[in-house]
Amino acid sequence: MIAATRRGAVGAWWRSAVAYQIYPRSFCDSDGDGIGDLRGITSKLDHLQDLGVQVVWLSPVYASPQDDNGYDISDYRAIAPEYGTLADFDEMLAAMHARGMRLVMDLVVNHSSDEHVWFRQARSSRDNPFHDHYIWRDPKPDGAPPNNWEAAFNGSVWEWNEPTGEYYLHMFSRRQPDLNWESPALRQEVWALMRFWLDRGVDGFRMDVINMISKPWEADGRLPDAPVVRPGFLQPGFAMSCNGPRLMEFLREMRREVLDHYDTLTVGEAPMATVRQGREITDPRTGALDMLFQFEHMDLDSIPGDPRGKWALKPLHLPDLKRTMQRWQDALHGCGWNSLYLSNHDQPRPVSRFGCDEPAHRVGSARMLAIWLHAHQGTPYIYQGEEIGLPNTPFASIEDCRDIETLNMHRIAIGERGEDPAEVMAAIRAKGRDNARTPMPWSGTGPHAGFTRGTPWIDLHPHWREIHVERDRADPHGVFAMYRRLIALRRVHPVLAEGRCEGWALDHSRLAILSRSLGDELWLVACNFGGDTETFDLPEELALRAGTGWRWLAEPMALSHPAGAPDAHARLQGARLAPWEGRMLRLCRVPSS
Ligand code: TEU
Repeated sequence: MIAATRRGAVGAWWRSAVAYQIYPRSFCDSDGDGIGDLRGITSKLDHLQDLGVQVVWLSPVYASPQDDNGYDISDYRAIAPEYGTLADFDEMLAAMHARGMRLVMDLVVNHSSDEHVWFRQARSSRDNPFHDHYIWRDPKPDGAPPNNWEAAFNGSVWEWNEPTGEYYLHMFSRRQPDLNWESPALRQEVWALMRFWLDRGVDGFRMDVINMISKPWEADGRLPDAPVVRPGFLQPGFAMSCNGPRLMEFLREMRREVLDHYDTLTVGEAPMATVRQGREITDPRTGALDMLFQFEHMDLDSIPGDPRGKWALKPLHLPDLKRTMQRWQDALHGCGWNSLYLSNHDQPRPVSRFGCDEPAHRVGSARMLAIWLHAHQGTPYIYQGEEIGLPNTPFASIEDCRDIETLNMHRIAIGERGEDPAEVMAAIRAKGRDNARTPMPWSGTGPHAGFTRGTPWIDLHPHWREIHVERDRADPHGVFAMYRRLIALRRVHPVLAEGRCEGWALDHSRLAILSRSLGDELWLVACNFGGDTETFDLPEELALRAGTGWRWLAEPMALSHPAGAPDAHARLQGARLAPWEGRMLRLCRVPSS
């Protein structure tokens, strides 16, 4: 039994760790079928060891018809044949542990696949023992679905099931029926499959849309309609199903039944989560999970309330991003814990979204973004390809895309809502999930940049001959080198794990200034998110913290643009930052005379 009070307390291993997310389909293919696999991952573990990461988060590799690339699981204890076997898995896990790395698996239990035996049984008869593992409702008197919710991948959240004469709920695709967490028997099934992987040596879980497992049932057993924001159409039901009334009860039961018996890292994916929920869920004394993936910083470049959702693009306003990050830093400091991320397999590439992917600035701005993100308090997650500054893909047409969310949106936006195809494709190039899913370009030579000897399931980024791992790793001032430096600094300097993070000049529309303090340690980070040179000064309040008769001397610890005069890098007054430049400085107190 792992004492709850120790969990998450200062000193917990993951508070100074850095994680790396692998999207297995696109990482490395060992057998030439054009799809990445477990042996491919094992063959690339030296790359991760050199980077210095301590944790690998592996997106789903379980048996699945791949309707949503594995987030639709048909057997929670089996490996999908295209990814390999349980023996390949054990070999990969052993190789990770041998390198001092821990493995976090994806736990997808808000829904299963419609091919899972539970669902195949459940849909056959209302008396089937598995029927209650899922969510069924009778139609309205006119035969219509029980409510007006739209699923995340479009269409109603309700699908008709002829054999039992009722609808079943699916918040994502109709092939991802939601599991009924109100059922104690279903919860016991989940605890058992979690123990299966933890007993196999797995070190934790990333929990898919875990804050959607408790639905907002009304007294009469109905799910309420969503407010009408677009008359005549289905209404966004996503938010309605997040943070339901029994969520904490279910998560605490999971903690009690499973997690408290293992030394794990747990991170819950929690769309629509607020800082209050972040604190409640991650508080080491009363919470249940170690950290969350919240999305408030991921929704700042789409028009709030627009029925097109994330596809309704708007320029990012830097103060919004800084304020959002600082709100989570302030809210969880000392009573919870943040994850830190700018991308994952659902988000566009950060250098294109938050930086500048023009050839002149791609590497520099990717290094700046790494400095900025890793300067915050929390556990950083690096998504595959981020460590070489891989940019978004200029998808020419929908034929280039594979993602169910994108394909459905394209069909409905143009086919039903009559939107301009060029605008829709522009939104897909900016926000489509396939941007994150193009294969990893390991080298500049063929076939297919060393990803596969076969035909990739989705095309590589068109610039793979210029942008690839081999070339970036050979550059001492490349993106890989920056992440390696930041991971090494976090391992050595407790201020980066435990220090208070404060934001300065939050209204500035191009500069981001942060400080980290722990005891006598004070670090300053200054980043330019714009294409023009900017000047910054050490904030007055920080200057005063040196004390009377003392002043701060800056020691550069990480520089996105290392060229130029060293003393210029150490300036604290009237310091000039080149376009997209970032600096991490350690401040040392010296007598002011
Ligand atoms: O994503 C949930 C989620 O929040 C995403 O739907 C996200 O909002 C959207 O993709 C942004 O475009 C999780 C998994 O990460 C995702 O890959 C799955 O498709 C989804 O759950 C269903 O399992």
